[in-house]
Amino acid sequence: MAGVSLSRFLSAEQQAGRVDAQLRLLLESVARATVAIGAQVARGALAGVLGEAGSQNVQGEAQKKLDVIANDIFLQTSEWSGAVAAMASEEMETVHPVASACPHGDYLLLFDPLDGSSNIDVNVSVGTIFSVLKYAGNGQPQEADFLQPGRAQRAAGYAIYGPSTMLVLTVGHGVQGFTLARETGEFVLTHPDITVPPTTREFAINASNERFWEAPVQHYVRDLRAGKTGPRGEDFNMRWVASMVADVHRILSRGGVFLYPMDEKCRARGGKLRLLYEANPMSLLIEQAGGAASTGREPILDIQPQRLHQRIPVVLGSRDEVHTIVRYHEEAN
Ligand code: P6P
Repeated sequence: MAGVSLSRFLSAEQQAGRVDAQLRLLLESVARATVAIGAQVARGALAGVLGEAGSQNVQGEAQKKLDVIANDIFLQTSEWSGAVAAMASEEMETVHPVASACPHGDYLLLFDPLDGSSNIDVNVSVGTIFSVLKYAGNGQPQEADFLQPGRAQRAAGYAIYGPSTMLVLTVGHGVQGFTLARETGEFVLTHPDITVPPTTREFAINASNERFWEAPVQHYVRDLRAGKTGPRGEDFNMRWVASMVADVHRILSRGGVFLYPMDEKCRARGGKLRLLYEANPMSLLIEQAGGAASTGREPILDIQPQRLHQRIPVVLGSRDEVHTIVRYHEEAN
């Protein structure tokens, strides 16, 4: 199937009964939104859209102009897809029902329209993360309709705006990677059936937080840093882009483990990363690629969300390494 367009891939998935017509429409509209967002990101300073928007999001974080632009692009593109009943975003405090003038569909779309936006002004790769849930209710979706465990996701994925723009997605049958052919605006299947190597010698964590981590994570990272002469008997490499999309894409591409663990700075908020539109979609991708995703104590995809913008500790990537980290937590107990 390598070399086929996203449209043809989704048509084949529909013929195989793995997506229905509405989900196909929705994923096509998400792809169009990422092309438009990527075009804005690629223009950088020339678009006059770098820097702060002068507003704060629901997280209390200063919004970048591109955060707001990307959010609007997602809303406008997906609202008319005919597949969506409501949307939720890192940039919006409450659920966004599809306008009455728009055709309503059976799905709920959640997204972080521009993840890693603090990297925008220094020209480092950023991305868009999305998650799709089924809406089983009638009438206007409420926040409670979005509070589904990650395992219930019907589709999930991300776009990464790097040297090339890629769309990586799953509809529950493996992980497929598409590269944007800028000359045609089409996404082309370049990385079919992505799998994460089960073992790794590379970890990603913001090491400046070490003194705030819980003991099992301090112990785990200390052992990695001890290298060949330490308990692991191997040397490890560290990477930290500070764009989850970029770090996860590297892990899907060559293996590794990503940690944004609980720390004393973010404990009161439940963690750093958001469950519904960061941890859950990335965890589904990683599991579908043969990896594992945990809070350090339980699988992320099994968690019953309590709030729309709930945060959570995240450990995901190469299966054996994630299991090792879980063991450090179990032994600490
Ligand atoms: P820190 C970006 O703001 C983000 O939400 C993730 O994309 C990224 O992994 C993390 O935060 C970076 O956090 O504390 O290293 O800036």
